[in-house]
Amino acid sequence: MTALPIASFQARRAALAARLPSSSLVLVPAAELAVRSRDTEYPFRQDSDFWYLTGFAEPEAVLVLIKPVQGPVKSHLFCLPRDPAQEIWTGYRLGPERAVASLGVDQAAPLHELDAAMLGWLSQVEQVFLTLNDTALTQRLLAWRQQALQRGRRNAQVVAQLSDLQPELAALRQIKSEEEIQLMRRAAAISATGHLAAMQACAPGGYEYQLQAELEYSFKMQGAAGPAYGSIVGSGANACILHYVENSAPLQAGDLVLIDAGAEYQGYAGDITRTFPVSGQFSAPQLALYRLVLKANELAISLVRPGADLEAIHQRVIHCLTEGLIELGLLAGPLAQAIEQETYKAFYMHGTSHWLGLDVHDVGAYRQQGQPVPLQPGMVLTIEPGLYIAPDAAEVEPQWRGIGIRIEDDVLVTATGCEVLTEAVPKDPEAIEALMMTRSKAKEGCHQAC
Ligand SMILES: [Mn+2]
Repeated sequence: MTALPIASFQARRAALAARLPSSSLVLVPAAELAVRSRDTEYPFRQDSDFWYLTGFAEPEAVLVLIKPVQGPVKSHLFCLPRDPAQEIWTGYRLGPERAVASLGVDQAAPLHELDAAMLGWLSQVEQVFLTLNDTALTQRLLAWRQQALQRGRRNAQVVAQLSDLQPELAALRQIKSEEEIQLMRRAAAISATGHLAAMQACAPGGYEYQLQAELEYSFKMQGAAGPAYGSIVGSGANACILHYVENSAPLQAGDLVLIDAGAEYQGYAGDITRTFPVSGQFSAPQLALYRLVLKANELAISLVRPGADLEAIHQRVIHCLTEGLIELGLLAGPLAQAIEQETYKAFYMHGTSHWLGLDVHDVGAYRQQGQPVPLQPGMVLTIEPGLYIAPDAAEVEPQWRGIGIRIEDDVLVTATGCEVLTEAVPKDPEAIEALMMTRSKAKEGCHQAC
């Protein structure tokens, strides 16, 4: 269940309706259970839009908002009816009888009544807003519309038009309310504690999956639902694979390990990357590249404020990294030419930022009317520069090969600048080495005792 009061969800529904024309209907279904293996399913995770508008955690439910030409907006929830015999197997259901009081919707009905209700509404409203990317839902709506037409209640010209809900809902979700910010601070804090646990558990002889276990144990112990996305624990050259999730290799002395992982708390994602030495001490080439990535991370964070934009920040990061790569002899100069010809992309091939919220790659436009979207207070984004020198990068000296580094923080745009939500986990190399000094002794002691 949600930690927020029902008034928060009522306010979100009202804010959405206020953006839409009158004589419109909004249709938002819950997520569906996904089969994992024969008759067992993956743990259920609610659809972010549905969760944002209802705080209701069950599958097999649909929210309908109706904004008439005159009169108040009405919210209708369709959900599974109570069924004690079935609930023994599949779990507790809220049921329509209790949904009005629990969720603050105007009306609730069993899910099987949705078809008939939609047929009626489709002949009363001019526009239906839904996620057009959801092809199954769109097909279902077209079928309802066809049926409504055949019933002859209205002619073809005036049956409801379909419009995409996503831009409207994304614009709302992109600006976090104070209570959402509180939840995101918590998601970030839980994520940071997990990273600290993994750093302190790291030692040569362990395995990547053991660090994953430390992280995810810590997330759960702190009340998170679990990881917000597949945890990435890549040691050595595995750090150069951006979406490495095998996490199966042994941790070797002398290697770095890159961990990109975050907890999901009340639906909100944390998203942190830290890179640190398996044996607790950076080698000289590792440290040189690490300091460069850290410089880019700190530069980018210093630029986050209202009115700035992610494209300009990304360009400054590219400038910083490319300049450093030339100084280290990994790229040929001059700087302007390396940037122009994008030779840095051999080592820095991804973006610097994405929006963060209920989805780890959250909704929200990056450009509008051909321009990058200016940052506003309440937006939350990541800053995650990196450098990845492939193990077979023949054009660089051998000392650099197989080093992958990313340093990622979660950043809230405030009225005057920004707040780094993930500061609790160190990124300064001296602080990392100091933390790992205390760990080595504890770990050795444990090994002897075991
Ligand atoms: Mn990220």
